Parts: sequence; structure tokens; C-alpha cells
Amino acid sequence: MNMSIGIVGLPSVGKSTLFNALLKRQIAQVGEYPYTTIEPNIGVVEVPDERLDKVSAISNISKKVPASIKFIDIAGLIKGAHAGEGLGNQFLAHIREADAILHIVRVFESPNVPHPYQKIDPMIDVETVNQELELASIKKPTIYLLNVSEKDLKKDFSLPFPFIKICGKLETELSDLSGSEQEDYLRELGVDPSASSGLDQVIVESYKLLNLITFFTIAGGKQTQAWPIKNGANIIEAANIVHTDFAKKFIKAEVIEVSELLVYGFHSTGSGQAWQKAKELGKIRVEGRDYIVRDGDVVEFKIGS
Ligand SMILES: Nc1nc2c(ncn2[C@@H]2O[C@H](COP(=O)(O)OP(=O)(O)OP(=O)(O)O)[C@@H](O)[C@H]2O)c(=O)[nH]1
Ligand SMILES: [Mg+2]
Repeated sequence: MNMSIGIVGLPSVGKSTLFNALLKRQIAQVGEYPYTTIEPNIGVVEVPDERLDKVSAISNISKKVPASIKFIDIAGLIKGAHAGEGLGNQFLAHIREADAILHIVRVFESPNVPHPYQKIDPMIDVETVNQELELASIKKPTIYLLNVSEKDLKKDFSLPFPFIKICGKLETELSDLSGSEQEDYLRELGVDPSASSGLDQVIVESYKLLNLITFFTIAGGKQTQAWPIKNGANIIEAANIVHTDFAKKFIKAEVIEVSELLVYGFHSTGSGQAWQKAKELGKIRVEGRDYIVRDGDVVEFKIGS
């Protein structure tokens, strides 16, 4: 699974700022001048999922591998990009390669950061960028992200499309702090710490936008893993993602839904006992080749030689 989200928007809207915040590292260069980004920055972001933590806990396994999505930070687009205006044209190709789009819209005010059209107007900016994408025949699913000032995090914006609100600057500052320092800092700013997990929301919504669901494996009691898979895929496709041999030599799969497995986890102690307990009680289902994977399935593949 190598699904990717392309980050688009006008120049200087905070695309690279957000990309760095998502990766929790300063990878992309951030600058006050337009076209700070020329070559795309690519990074893999872990998808937060507390079900993986719980499966690991009841299985007594410390090594866990979360699902991930690839984000691509692309150069800014301006009016006429499809016809070669600005530097945008060559970057349309990078957007075309992405499976979905994260469209960053500037709302934050800053005298140091020039706006290409000298006026902050989210609706016009969105239309400008969308028109360029349309003229370049790029269609897809899109998430809109308003990059707002700290003071506007609580403000209601009314726009004719769904969006997530985030403050890129604040997220950057937060990424340098520990969990408790983050909470203190947010309280100081008068922001509810529980309401500030904009980044997690971006990742989770991106995952949904890609039409991905998650199944889990507990590989030989050594490592738990969350695997992204297209909604509607069958168990052979799932096997293929884990190991091509599992698909080729597939006999059957043993399956239980995470929340059900957790019930047996609470009645047991020690490694692997939740699965064993559920099996003894006949709660593990046996599924064949045509089984359609469901979100939250914990799967053990049974293969022949
Ligand atoms: N005040 C404020 N400044 C921000 C915010 N987010 C980004 N900036 C600043 O805006 C400028 C542009 O940010 P970048 O992340 O480089 O923007 P970009 O969209 O990647 O720009 P290009 O790569 O040139 O298209 C930088 O000076 C950032 O520090 C924010 O939420 N508030
Ligand atoms: Mg950039």
C-alpha cells in the first residue's frame, strides 16, 4: 500500500509548514517568499489508531507497526499554472501522481508573508487553485484545510465546503514540546488542549479520503501491525499486502473483530492468551478466499506449503 496525498495551494499558504508538522520533523524548507518549495518533499506519516495499542497491550507485545500514508509537499500553484505560469506547471505532474489532495487555504494574517494577490480571501484562493487543477484535468478527492491564526482557532468560518481548521505556526511550535508542555502552552494561549489535535484529524481524514480501512495482524506473538487496505478488498488482497506468499499459498484466514478480541483480553493474562481464549470459545471465524475484509478485523493467515 503506497497511497499518497498531495499537498496543494497557492504559494506561501503554509504547505511546507504543515508537512513538517505532520512529520514532526523539519524536512521541508519554510520561507516567507513564494516558491520556497521547488522539488517536492515526500514523507511517510503514521496513522494514529488506539486499536493497535490495545491489541498490542492484550497480546503482551511491545513492537507495533502503525499504518502509514505518504504526504507530498508540492510547490505553490498560481493562476495560469496549467499554461506554464509561475513554477506551477511542472508541479502539476506531481499532483497527478497523488491519490488524493490536501488543499491548504491561507486565512492567517502576517505582514511578513506576502500573498500573491495581496488580499486574503479563502474563497477566491480555493477557486483559483481548483480552476488550475481542473484545467490540468486533475480530479479527485480533496480535503480542505484552513491555515488560521492562533486567535481564530475557535472562530466559526462559513464556507460552502467541509474543512478542517489548523494553525500551522502553532503546530510547529507544539512539535518541539513534550506532551505536558504542549498542554500548558495551549492553556496559556486559551486553546482547549483536547480541541487542538488538528494534525491527527488531518491524518485520519486523509486515510478516510483514500477509502482505506484497517486490518490487524499479530505476527507470531512478536509484532502487532495495522495494515491499510482499500475498502471492499477481499482477504487474498489482504494476504498479498502482508506477504505475497500468504496470497499464493492461502488456505484460510482466522478472523475476529478487534473489540471482540479485546473482551477476551481482559479475561486473560500473558502473551497471546486473548486469541487462544477466543479460539477455545469458538469466537474466531474461519474465512475463505471470497471474504471481504472489514475495518477492525484481526487476521491470522493459514497457508500451505
Ligand atoms: N503567522 C503565521 N505564519 C505562518 C503560518 N503557517 C505558515 N506561516 C509562515 O508562512 C510562510 C510560508 O510558509 P511555507 O510553509 O513555506 O509555505 P508554502 O505554502 O510551503 O510556500 P511555497 O513552498 O513557497 O509555495 C513562512 O514564513 C511560515 O513561517 C501560520 O499559521 N501563521
Ligand atoms: Mg513550500
